[in-house]
Amino acid sequence: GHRSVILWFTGLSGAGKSTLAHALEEQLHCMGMRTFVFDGDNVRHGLCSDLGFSPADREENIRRIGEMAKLFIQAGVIALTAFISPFRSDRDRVRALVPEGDFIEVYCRASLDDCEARDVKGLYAKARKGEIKDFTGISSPYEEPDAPELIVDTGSQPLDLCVEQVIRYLTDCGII
Ligand code: GGZ
Repeated sequence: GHRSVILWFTGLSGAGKSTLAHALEEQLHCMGMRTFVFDGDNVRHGLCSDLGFSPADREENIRRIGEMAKLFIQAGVIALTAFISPFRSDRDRVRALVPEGDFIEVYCRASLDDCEARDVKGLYAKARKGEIKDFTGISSPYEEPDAPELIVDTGSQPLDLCVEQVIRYLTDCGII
């Protein structure tokens, strides 16, 4: 068996949050656990399709995702969420929604330089040209976590090591 928790991945666009969440999910499945990954692909196009990237819209985006994740852990599922969630206050509000210890904040740490150099989707280039406004790291802030449960150097560490690091944490805490 396992405890149901929210694994909350936070970090810049292109830091590798979604990639890490999906790789972890695969590993957790192999270990017989029930999981669900929330990311921009399945949330921003549906549940939150009315929201943009202003601070108020991001706050509402994170609030809805937090409430959803809470329902999933009540259903016995490990919820993995991969959103920039740039504001400390928004993340802390989700933390306060669930029982102590059930919110595991995972800071996917990658420098802006690294994310911008890769620029997989070309969004940083557009943001620099002013074609996308309120872009995190360029024209909108990212507030680093003060005391995340985990810091994973997704910018410099290979994916399999990042996965291992999270699995080890969950094992050490007796969650899995
Ligand atoms: C940041 C933006 C923006 C702006 C579109 N700022 O790399 P991606 O493409 O796939 O991930 C980014 C995603 C961020 O959505 P989130 O729901 O994670 O943001 S938040 O938690 O702040 O609500 C990026 C794309 O959407 N994108 N415009 N202005 N990212």
